[in-house]
Amino acid sequence: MRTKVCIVGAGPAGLLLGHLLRAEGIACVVLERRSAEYVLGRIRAGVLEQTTVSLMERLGLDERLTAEGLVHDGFNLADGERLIRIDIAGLIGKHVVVYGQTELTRDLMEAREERDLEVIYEAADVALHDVETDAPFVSFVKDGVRQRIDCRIIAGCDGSHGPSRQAIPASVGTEYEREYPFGWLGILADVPPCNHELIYANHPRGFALASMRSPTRSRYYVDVPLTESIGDWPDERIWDELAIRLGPEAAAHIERGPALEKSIAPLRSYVFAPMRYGSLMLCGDAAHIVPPTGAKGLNLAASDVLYAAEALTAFFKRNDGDAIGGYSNRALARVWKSERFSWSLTRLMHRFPEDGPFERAMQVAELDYIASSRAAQTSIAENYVGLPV
Ligand code: FAS
Ligand code: PHB
Repeated sequence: MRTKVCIVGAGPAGLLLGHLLRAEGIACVVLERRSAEYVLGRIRAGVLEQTTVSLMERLGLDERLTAEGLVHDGFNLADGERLIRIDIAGLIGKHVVVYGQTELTRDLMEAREERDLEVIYEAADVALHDVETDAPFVSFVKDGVRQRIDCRIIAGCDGSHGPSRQAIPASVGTEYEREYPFGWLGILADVPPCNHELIYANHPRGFALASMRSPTRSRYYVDVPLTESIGDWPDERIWDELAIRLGPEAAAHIERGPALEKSIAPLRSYVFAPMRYGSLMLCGDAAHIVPPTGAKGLNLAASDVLYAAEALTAFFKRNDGDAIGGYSNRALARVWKSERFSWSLTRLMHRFPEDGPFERAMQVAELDYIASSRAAQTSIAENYVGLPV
């Protein structure tokens, strides 16, 4: 098999890139290790920046997103009794859209045939070869038969544990990493949200987030020590902890129900540079990870893909290789600013086991400043909706 771009991974990054390339008439094939059902079963992000929404609009795949996405003009930071509303619309005239990553992935998946986007699911043993040359190829096993795709460019969209980043020699790459001493336990339930906007809470017992997927489906999180497992957390214990950490006002509106899904995700800040090596370009979690506090993970994948699609279109349609050469620096410039915001909001809203009275005093002082400063709130709003691409 031969194509122009072989995309490894059919998560949001891989599918968005595949659709953007097909829209430009650029041949590509997407290889996915898992089944389509498995990919859709992963519950992840919930907040879309305008950049991500605009990509779906540009592809003409925003019908459900427009109909079902919830436009949010603000969100809240809770610290004990205090609730600080970040009035995104009032401060900067923008908003975010609450629409689950699962639904966005479903929209991209369901459009693949009509858009002539070939996605090979359950492709096993995917391996990248000769990425340092102009004639790389990808091998994989499908239905027990080893196959090969020759291509000009490989787009590594295979998340944080895929093979693409590993194909870049350690001598070439630099890793930047910060691990956090807790994970987020998430619960999804068909109950109405306790509040019409998101609430991020910093409580003496720990962090909590009240989010949602629709007016009848809620998504909540509490941070838990990494020593805990989901078996330690029956539903009722999660609901009890949320009621305590979100505070009495929100707790009075929490409706409980059986978990449709619950899981613990470790928190990490991670960047791999460069995001391009030879004929291999990395997009999304394959190159970087952010703690979900800033709702940036999925949205960074989208901006990487926007840059990658622009570079590949210039290369294949105008024989201009400069954009591919500049891809890594362009993508990393936005990645680092999102990494900073996600790390900063994680520091502000979580209790770290190693923190003492001084660190807590710094959190209180920063929240006092945010509560009293339009400039501070504007800065948070700008970062939360996503900095310019
Ligand atoms: P993805 O990981 O989504 O997709 C990579 C794809 O590559 C997967 O389908 C995988 O099966 C495939 N793949 C891997 N290895 C392969 C191989 N060898 N061969 C072929 N295919 C292979 N972000 C938020 O903004 N908010 C959140 O609340 C949030 N929660 C998260 C919870 C968890 C448990 C995780 C892991 C991430 C979470 N994220 C969250 C971040 C998440 O949304 C990512 O940023 C987003 O999925 C990035 O998309 P991709 O880069 O496409 O990577
Ligand atoms: C979610 O709804 O899953 C969500 C929302 C905002 C975040 C993280 C997760 O910052």
